[in-house]
Amino acid sequence: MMRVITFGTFDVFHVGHVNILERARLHGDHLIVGVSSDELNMSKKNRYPIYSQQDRMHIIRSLRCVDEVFVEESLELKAEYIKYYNADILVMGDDWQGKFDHLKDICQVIYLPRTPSVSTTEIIEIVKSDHNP
Ligand code: C2G
Repeated sequence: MMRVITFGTFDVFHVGHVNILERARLHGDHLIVGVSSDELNMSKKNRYPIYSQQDRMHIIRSLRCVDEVFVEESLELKAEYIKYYNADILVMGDDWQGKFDHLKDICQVIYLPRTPSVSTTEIIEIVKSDHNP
């Protein structure tokens, strides 16, 4: 039984998010997702996500490829979360390439390629401009 863990905000949920979660799940039998808290986003990006933490967790929990969801309160606690959830593999998008290599002594670390041409930021920009002149 291989337990996979991944992290993200998953704001304005889109196909890039589904792709990484489905591919992460294929690396094991149980997928655990740490959803970044609203406060973590505020401290990191200086704005709150469009969707609330509660709604983002609800969406992620509803997916067939996801087995377990929790709130990620701090970016610095990855090692603690990995140990607490007994994860064997950490999966992250390759925008984080190399950033979590120090965790290789406690679990396997895999970076998967991002889905091209889709991002929450871009969706927000499109909705603001074309669709809402
Ligand atoms: N993603 C992807 N393809 C896209 C967009 C996103 O594969 N076109 C992936 C990201 O690489 C990430 C996951 O979807 O692995 C979630 O993306 P974000 O919500 O942007 O998460 P992020 O803010 O990078 O996570 O501990 C990490 C933090 O939680 C931050």
